Amino acid sequence: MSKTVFITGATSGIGRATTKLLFDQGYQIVACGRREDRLRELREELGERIHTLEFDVRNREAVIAAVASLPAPFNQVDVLINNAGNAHGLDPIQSGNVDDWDAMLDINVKGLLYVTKALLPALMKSENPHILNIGSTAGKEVYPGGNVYCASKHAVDALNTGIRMDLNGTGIRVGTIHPGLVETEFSMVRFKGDTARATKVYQGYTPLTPEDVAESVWFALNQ
Ligand code: NDP
Ligand code: 8X3
Repeated sequence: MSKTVFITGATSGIGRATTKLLFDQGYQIVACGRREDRLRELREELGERIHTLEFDVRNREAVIAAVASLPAPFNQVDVLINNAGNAHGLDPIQSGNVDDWDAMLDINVKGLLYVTKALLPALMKSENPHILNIGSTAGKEVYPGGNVYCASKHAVDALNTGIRMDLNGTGIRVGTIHPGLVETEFSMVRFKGDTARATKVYQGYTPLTPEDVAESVWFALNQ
């Protein structure tokens, strides 16, 4: 039987590219996100080996209910990819928007915790379980205006280490990919749909592609 991967943030960017690559490699996929139209597109494109779940990772009850709703064989999850996340704003702390801070900490940090906790019982039953977190170079460094986003990604890095220590001996492998700049919908979300500002982020750079990160995920899963 093929392995099942549960991936958050599958409706866009790194998550969508990873979903497609792992599907092509034979995995069964549980693809998650809030945008049902994007999830439907994935179902139509990929077919029977995919199951989709629409929920907001900030909503603890919704996370638990979504995981509990999984039908066999999708409920036997072998790989969890904690990818859902975004930056909201790039303001210095003195003019920062508190709603943006809440969004980044609730999604990038608490959402990762909720999803991980909900899936641990299934992962414990897997023969070759793996948790892979999508961190960032922003979880290793800090840049002007990056304050809370960078703090959230530093938290992902710390949680990765802590979770790995705690699960040592259970057989669950735990790791993080820390990408640099990747051209996705990330900057459109960060700048709240300001296309000119979002496009400018990638000028003068050759950013990574979502497919580059998907390849790194594939590499990590196979070590
Ligand atoms: P995108 O904006 O393209 O994708 C973000 C994904 O996260 C979407 O699928 C979105 O789905 C999902 N998501 C966001 N908020 C929620 C929520 N509240 N509940 C459920 N799902 C949510 O960005 P990327 O692909 O670039 O980002 C993916 C990950 O990669 C993030 O963790 C980001 O921090 C990290 N990263 C990105 C880099 C970059 O330069 N782009 C570099 C390093 C790391 P939906 O809106 O449908 O809910
Ligand atoms: C996303 C990369 O540099 O925009 O984590 O923070 S960056």
